[in-house]
Amino acid sequence: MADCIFCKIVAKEMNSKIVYEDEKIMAIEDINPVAPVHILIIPKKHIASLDAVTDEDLELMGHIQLTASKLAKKLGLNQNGYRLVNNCGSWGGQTVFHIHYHLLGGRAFAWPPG
Ligand code: DGP
Repeated sequence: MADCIFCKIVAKEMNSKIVYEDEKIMAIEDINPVAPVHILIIPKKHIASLDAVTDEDLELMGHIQLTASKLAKKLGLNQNGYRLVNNCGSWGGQTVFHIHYHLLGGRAFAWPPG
């Protein structure tokens, strides 16, 4: 999608710190980290938000979650726990409208979110 920041990152037209990549997804360091580990897991396919996911994306969505778990283990986040977050829509706090999951770790997180 022409004006999508994450499509540009996926196409490597914009720089990012890539921590994982395969044919379907990319994981990058967040430009504005809110935790010692803050990784964004992004599908290469442009999907605007969780609200736009369809049955066709079932395998992709599972792949994102499984990759988050594998990355968390690789980074040792599973020892104390971590958080995987999707912000959907404006009230959900979404600012980039290309679906992504935040993998957050390295500190304890509060609940409920603000
Ligand atoms: P959200 O609010 O859930 O839509 O999160 C968007 C995240 O994307 C936010 O934590 C900051 C991050 N972000 C925005 N632009 C860029 C960028 O150009 N590069 C990287 N690495 N992260 C970005």
